[in-house]
Amino acid sequence: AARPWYKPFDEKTRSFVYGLQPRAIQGMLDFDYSCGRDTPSVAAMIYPFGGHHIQKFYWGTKETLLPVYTSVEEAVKKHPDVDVVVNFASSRSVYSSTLDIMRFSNQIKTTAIIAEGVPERHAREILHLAKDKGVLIIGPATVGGIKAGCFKIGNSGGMMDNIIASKLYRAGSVGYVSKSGGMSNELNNILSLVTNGTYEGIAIGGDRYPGSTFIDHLLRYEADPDCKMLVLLGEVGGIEEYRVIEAVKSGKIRKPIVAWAIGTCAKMFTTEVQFGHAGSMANSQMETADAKNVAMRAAGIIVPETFEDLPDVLREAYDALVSNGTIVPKPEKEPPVIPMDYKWAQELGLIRKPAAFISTISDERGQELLYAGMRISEVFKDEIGIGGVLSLLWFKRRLPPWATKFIEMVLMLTADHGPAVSGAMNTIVATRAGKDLISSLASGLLTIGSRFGGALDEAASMFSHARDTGLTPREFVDESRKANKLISGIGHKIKSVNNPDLRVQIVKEYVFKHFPSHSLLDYALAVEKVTTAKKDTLILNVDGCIAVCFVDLLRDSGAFTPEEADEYIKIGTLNGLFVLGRSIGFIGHHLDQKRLRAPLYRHPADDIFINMADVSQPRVSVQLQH
Ligand code: Q5B
Repeated sequence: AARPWYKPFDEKTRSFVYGLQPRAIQGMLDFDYSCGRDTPSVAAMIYPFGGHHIQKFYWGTKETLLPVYTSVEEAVKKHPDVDVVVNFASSRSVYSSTLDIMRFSNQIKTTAIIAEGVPERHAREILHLAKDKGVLIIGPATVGGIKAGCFKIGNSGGMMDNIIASKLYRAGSVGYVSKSGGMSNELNNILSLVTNGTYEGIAIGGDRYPGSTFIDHLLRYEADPDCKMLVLLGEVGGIEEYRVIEAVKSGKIRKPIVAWAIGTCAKMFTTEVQFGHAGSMANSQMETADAKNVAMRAAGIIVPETFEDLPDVLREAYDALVSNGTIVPKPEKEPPVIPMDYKWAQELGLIRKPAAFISTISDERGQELLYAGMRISEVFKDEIGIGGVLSLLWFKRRLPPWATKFIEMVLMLTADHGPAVSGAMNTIVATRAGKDLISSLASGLLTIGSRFGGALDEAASMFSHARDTGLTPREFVDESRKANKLISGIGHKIKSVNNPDLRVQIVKEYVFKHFPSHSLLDYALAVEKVTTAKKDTLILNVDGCIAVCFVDLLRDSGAFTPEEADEYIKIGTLNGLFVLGRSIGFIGHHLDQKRLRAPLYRHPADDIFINMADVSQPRVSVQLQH
């Protein structure tokens, strides 16, 4: 059944929230739950961007889903029980969205406009259209309002602890109207202490042209038999308080009304004072707070001497209503306990939980991104280069320039080795099959392993183990052969003693010149002498050379303990160098093929020896028995 005109909200009110405001909605739902409502007061959200979807909220200890519609029309059609919209649209879009909402004035009877900075021309147009259509507008520039025990507009009433402390989860007897949301919270608090609490409170907003004014709401409270006492918290500026005075004088308002106009301190300033709200400035003597307080008192409204006396006069007025039987205080009911949000409880230091992840290399939570504790601005100021960044993120320390230069050199000379190597081939074939950059790159990277490009870690461990256990280079080669094991880091498909790999030359030259020691490189070169004597392709290859040099760096740079050096070898750091460097080349091959519009590749069948006979398994012929 439709609610009477003076009751825009009750415990069954359902609303749409226009805009994505999950925090405000959660606040509304927590309030509903504390009131003991059966259904959430928010039926859906309306958000024109991002398409239809659903969002999850808490409903007490459980969870509930709310749909997000892209148009008011659809939302209205789907939820005929909704008659309130809380419009969080920004000042730029609030005008058009409110006009859109008012197209459905046969269903949507109340709209709260939260945005600040709505142009006055737009506010006036909304106001007039709403009057024509019989729609109640609360705002703009307001937190909204609250109907205790029934419905909360957006963020009104503050956080749940405030709402519980002010007993807003159940109806009191006092209806108030104010301009400011902050002062509304103050009133909720005062009323809960000196009366049986708030019945309904509306903050009309601080603009010059609010969609509804003090008198609109006070007349509703006057007509509402459940509201027993009225409070008006006015302020300097405007003449709306005089309309209330008229209503009291003419007998339209008969219920006891307590009022105060804020801003009496304005007289202490030598110039005109503009308080926080757009409308809070006196343009004439009658708009001053003092003049309003005097006029209200003269009309029979209960006006305290100062704002500090407000609680006392409220208590007196309330006690009188209890004494004459107008208000019969009800026994208090305990509100249901609303579970505290995890984040909030954590902020208050009430709970702790072990973290699921530990991370020790970077931190983006503060003002500036940190790499291993170094500010990103310092990274550039100190020009530490990509070698320096890698040493921060991989080794959590700054390495000396000769070491970071070496890292950069490794990345540069492993960046590519032509289109014919396994990884580049895979990348090219994947690209030509129409795959995207990441898939093609991944396809290339997946070929990196013990034979191609991924021999660094094992080379490091084999060479260091051989040297550390005192094997001579020949003993090492012989033992490997006996164990039927290829030496990682030795051998190349095309490079040989007679066709040396210049990349290896460059690395060796640099290391001989700049490293404090190169003992493992020396050992590996001695091993190479043995292997190349057997076959000239069994050179110390690029993987092997980088690997042994990096072991020399880890062990002898002074930047790592021996345990750290061993650990970095064990956990796969060195292959990371090839992976990182070669990614540059693989991406290059992908882009190259794209640029060339290379078509799908199909390998010629005559290049594949196809033999269906399975030579390893003798064919078994099964004789059927009759
Ligand atoms: N023999 C690299 O093989 C290759 C031996 C060995 C003792 C060995 C092979 C190997 C270890 C893994 C390794 C990194 C598969 C290579 C790279 C990056 C790249 C690539 C590019 C780039 C080559 C012939 C004879 C046989 C074998 C013996 C072979 N390797 N003995 N230790 N390590 N190396 N990978 O040429 O008596 O005749 O039976 O697995 O370090 O990937 O550019 O292409 O930048 O992209 O096919 O540089 O050496 O030789 O297998 O026919 O062997 O030498 O036992 O002896 P091949 P095979 P035998 S760098």
